[in-house]
Amino acid sequence: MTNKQEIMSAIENAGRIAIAGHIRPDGDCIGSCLGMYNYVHENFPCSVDVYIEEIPQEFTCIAGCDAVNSLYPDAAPYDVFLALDCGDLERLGKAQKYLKEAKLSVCIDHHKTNEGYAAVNVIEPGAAATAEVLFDLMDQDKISLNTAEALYLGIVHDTGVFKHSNTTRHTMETAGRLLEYGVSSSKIIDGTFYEKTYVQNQILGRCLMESVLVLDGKVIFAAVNRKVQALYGLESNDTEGVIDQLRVTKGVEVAILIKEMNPFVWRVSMRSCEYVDVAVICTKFGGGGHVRAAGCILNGSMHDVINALVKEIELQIK
Ligand SMILES: [Mn+2]
Repeated sequence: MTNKQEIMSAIENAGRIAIAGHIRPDGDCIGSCLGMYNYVHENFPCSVDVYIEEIPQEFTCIAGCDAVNSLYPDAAPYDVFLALDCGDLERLGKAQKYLKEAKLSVCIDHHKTNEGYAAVNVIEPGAAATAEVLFDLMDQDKISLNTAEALYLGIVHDTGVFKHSNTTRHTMETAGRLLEYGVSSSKIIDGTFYEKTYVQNQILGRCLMESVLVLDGKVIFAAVNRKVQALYGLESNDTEGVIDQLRVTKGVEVAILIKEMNPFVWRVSMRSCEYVDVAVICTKFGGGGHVRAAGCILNGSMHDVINALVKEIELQIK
């Protein structure tokens, strides 16, 4: 039996299932978890719990949101625990306990840095989104509009609306097949991706204005310190999209956005365009991700952090 067959038959035969994604959930994490939740809930007799940290407002149009538990209470061991779109155990956050106690733990993911921390792992680095992997696992006759919308959301977000280099023919074909279930692409794309709150637009404008070019214009960076976050009352996902706008600056190969979480502790996001492998850099600093999109956490002043990152980029550009 392949891993895929083993997973699907375990789900069909389980009494209790839990699903969880990574901390600070993004569109693919939420789309994958809710897509799987809807699929299991609608087709199989088992009970299914879904654990995700608080869902950002723009994603609450996706069916299954009401079932999400963000409190992570203690629970009896699950028959099957599914970790979706989560590249390493640490990023599972409070859901780690369910994985450790489950009779069968499963990881379905597409992060190339994923080393396979569950009992059964399906990791497809060639897939643009975990939602794309899930579509292939599912029996297509059992997919509802609710499930299709959630999976479509995942693909839309991890491909930056089908424009990142991770988008393949298979990605597009999967999205095309999801449309056949009745998914409204404008509802999902405008409603969850392009629509911004006033504050989100303000911080985008501010980051662009204050951005700095280094390495002959090949690298652009912006920093959001704690003072600025307080000034605008920023929530954790309010800077989403900023890095993508930085990246499309003409001549830029690498974009860096750093956000101060605590004094001298910065959350780093990196994107590259053509040839710099940002996953290598972020992994070196204890993070991870994809070739063109990765992240890590670094300590020091803003200048320390930028200098450390630029030094690594320089090694790859030479
Ligand atoms: Mn993903």
